[in-house]
Amino acid sequence: MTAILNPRVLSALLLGILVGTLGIGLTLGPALQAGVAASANYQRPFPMPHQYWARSDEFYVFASGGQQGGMYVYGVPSMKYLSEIPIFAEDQAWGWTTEDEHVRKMLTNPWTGEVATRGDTHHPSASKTDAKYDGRWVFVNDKQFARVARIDLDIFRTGQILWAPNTTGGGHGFNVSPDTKLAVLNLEHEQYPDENIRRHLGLALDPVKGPYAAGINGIRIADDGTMSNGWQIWGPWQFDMARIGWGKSNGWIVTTSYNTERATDAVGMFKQDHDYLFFWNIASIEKALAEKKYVTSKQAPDVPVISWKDVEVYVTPIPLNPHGLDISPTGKYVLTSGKATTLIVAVDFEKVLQGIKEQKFTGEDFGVKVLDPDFVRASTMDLGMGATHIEFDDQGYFYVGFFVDSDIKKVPLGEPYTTKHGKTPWQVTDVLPAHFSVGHLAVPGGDTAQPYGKYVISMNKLAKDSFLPHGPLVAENHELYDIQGERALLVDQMALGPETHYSQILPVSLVAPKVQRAYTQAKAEPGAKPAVEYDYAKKEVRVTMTVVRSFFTPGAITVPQGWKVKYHLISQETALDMTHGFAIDGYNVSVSMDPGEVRDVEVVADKPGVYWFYCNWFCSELHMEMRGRMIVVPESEWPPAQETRLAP
Ligand code: CUK
Ligand code: CUA
Ligand code: CA
Repeated sequence: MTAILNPRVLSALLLGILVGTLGIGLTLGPALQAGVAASANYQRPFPMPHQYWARSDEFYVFASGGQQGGMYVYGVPSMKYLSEIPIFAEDQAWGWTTEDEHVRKMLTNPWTGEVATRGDTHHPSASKTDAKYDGRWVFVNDKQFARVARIDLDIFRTGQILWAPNTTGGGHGFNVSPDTKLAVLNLEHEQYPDENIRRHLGLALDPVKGPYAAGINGIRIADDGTMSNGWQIWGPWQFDMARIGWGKSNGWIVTTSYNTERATDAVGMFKQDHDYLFFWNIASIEKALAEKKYVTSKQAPDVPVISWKDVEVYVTPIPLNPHGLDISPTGKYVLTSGKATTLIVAVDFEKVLQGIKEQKFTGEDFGVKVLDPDFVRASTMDLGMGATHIEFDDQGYFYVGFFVDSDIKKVPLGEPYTTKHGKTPWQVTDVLPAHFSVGHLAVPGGDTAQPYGKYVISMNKLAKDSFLPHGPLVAENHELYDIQGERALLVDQMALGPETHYSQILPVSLVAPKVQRAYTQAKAEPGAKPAVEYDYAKKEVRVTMTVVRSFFTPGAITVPQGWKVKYHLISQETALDMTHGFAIDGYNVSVSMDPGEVRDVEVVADKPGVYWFYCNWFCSELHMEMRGRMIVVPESEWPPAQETRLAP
């Protein structure tokens, strides 16, 4: 194995990664200044005509928000921030709070009933048809609770959240198939699973000392976008990144594992000089299901759990803890990068298939055949320090980000792309300086069979002193490079909240025509009338309230103390951009209602007195007058005569 190790694998680098103290130069690269100065394409008219930005942007960026728990949306090339899509974490400004019954349901663990309002979004993956973006949905995972969400692109809102069973969390690598029928979510964090699963795997696991086991979740996606838990495969290792192949790699799932050591601490996870890239045959998974080679757990009796021994799977060694995992546009090359090595490996999928057929194996690990790295690799490149992720353009190049070198390298791919670029493949042709420390990078369509090219966005982990000082917690820096010429130009930078991992960049033409300007929910209840209903058996008041400039109707309700109040709020607005809010003084309630939106809000009226509810979105000259009262009467003083009665 040492033959594939590079002498530049420095123990200092390894230490730097483990301790996280690598120093980074703080000077602004000359290329940055030159890039900005030379960007004649980016001169903007002044004064700006109406709709200038709406008409000039070519792409939408959907950037995961990491510990922000949702996604950011902005336009390219303007780098104008447009929206946040709240998903796994509550966000009152963007209308995602758990007093809304629909939001709370989505955030409730279906097995334990716990509501989880924290999250860590990592890998957005857009819906595709024939391995090309189709603009229907963007899916994204939550690492912390191992959940997956579907974002509906007509309203830029979360339509469904699916929880993965049999795990405490740690669902990291995530990818949607080229036909949007399957998604995979990898368990990065090892588990001590349910006893049925343990027995089925037959591995020696220890709940305290380890080792543990982990797996891959297969999520089925119906034609209307509804996700369901289809299957799990468990094995002795954790799984990190995931891609579902197309073209030359069609029918296969590829994943990486960086802890094939099965260690429980960082030092142990770097003990071997290599880890694995896995190839899973999808047809063999369906065969195992058909032959009923699975067990189920107590928690999820409807989700089949398959052993890695019962499916067709192969591995090939990848140096020192792979991080990036990306597939070239024809599906031919699988590129991976090790975190503590300068090497980037390009595996040729045609060689993988040939190697399987011709049995080019060097051994076995836990019964899994190990494909000869010398046979399946198209290239092993020595490109720089701290490689992160990889993306592809439309000209036959790949771009790879470096955390430690703080740049992106542009490299031509091998056959069949050489006719496109005419370069010697696998050698750096351009270096794009970043400010600072690249995580993921993204090209429009750069993870599909149809990259649009034109731009690279570098999602940097550090901004350092790029922007005005704003305290010890520093914004992220998204950098836009124009890649249409021979040399890339850095043309813009944007400060953005923490912390983008990956992005999907979709053409405006696929998304904008479908975007709704009002919800259809209110229209679905055309006859809805304001009403107040007292339910003495349930100790519940049910209020149907219409909301339109500048009134809440009914404008006052009386409720007995301690009762539950259920507000069914219907915005009857149809005007673009006319959002109202519903906040109650002294109660932990704040929801927004966009035009046509319906909200179901529950409050326990546990404090007596007069509480004003009011609109907290400035909506008209009568905005401040847009308020009403919830009058909470101690139950001992409650005669039914106090009931709110509305004129018929
Ligand atoms: S991981 Cu964050 S930069 Cu979740 Cu794709 Cu590499
Ligand atoms: Cu409605 Cu302010
Ligand atoms: Ca390792």
